[in-house]
Amino acid sequence: MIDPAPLKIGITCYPTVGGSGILAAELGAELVARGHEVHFISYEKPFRLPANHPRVFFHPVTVNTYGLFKYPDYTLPLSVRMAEVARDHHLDILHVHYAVPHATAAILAREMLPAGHKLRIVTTLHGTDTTLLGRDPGYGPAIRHALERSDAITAVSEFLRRETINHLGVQRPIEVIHNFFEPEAPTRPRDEVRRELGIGAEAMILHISNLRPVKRIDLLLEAAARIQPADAFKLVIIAGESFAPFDSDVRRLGLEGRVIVRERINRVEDYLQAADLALFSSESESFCLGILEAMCFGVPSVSTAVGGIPEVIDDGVTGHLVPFGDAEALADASSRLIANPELRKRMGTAARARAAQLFSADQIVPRYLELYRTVMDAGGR
Ligand code: GMT
Repeated sequence: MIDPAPLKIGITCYPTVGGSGILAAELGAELVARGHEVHFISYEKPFRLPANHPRVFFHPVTVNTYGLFKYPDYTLPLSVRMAEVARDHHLDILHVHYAVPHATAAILAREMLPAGHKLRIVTTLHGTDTTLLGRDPGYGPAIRHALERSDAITAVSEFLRRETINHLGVQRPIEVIHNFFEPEAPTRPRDEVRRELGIGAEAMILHISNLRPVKRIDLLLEAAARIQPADAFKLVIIAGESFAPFDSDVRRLGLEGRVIVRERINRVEDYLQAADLALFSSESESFCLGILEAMCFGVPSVSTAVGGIPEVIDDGVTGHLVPFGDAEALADASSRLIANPELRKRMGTAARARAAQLFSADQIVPRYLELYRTVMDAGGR
């Protein structure tokens, strides 16, 4: 398992609750476990950063405010820190997650390095860096520039690879490396977690996300209000951000007592193991890590068929896909799964097998390592 030729790898990501930061932190942990040295460079310690490991380092980026600046600038201090860390720790690879502004800062950092230090830059696109910011005329050209000058580009789904080519006209190859998830063991028994949530014989429907507008929580609640029979389920929302903005929707839809919210949970595994099915109503999603997290615990999902989600859910086998915006279809598919524990079990087993076969660390981490070695062998830019 330990790599005989360890690499020194810098990782930059958004440290907050969000799929790209979670993936980057998990990748760092897996690289360290394989004998590599990992340096995280960001404004805060990433959420889920491996703790107290001799080969994991965190280098904070300090942003000062100056009277002349109307808007604080993060890109330049980040690039300076990246260059310092690369130089002082002799980094081989700088792997940036989410292009804006990380890829641009990395390109600038490489320019600051002494001649002869070949730092290879790998940029992983996660979603809205292409689908939202890529379409913004204030960002698109800078993203395209940073991608063209990265040593390698990856995207977390085939959907995102196509979107990046279509919207940004990137000419370089983009390798699809799907996300992975390696769950930790739950800290509490399933029954205890269900008791804490007030769930008895009902089915537990789980939704896990950062509640951003693309997650369409309005649609999720509309669907929950149509699920039949109404007393056969509870919807547990594991929220990365405050749920307060949606409280009035819960009241308006008569869902009080049926929607249970837990905010900013560190050990999601406790709740994942307790679920019977998962529900997602996103309008755009390059992958949807929440679906994979549920799959790892044998939980089938009902979801809108958007973006890269059809690459994650095998429709009719590991879950159900319905057209975006159709609250009735989300509710119908959920109602059918609630009424049929046998079907849930069969789909859950298939979901767990698919997660292990396609989206485990053992499948995915070697792909990144192979890419690092390829760009190093290619000599860098
Ligand atoms: O791109 C974003 O909106 C942010 C990003 C995040 O940090 O949460 O989410 C994206 O990356 C995740 C990890 O690769 C994917 O699972 C999400 O589907 C993706 N979000 C979108 O495409 C909206």
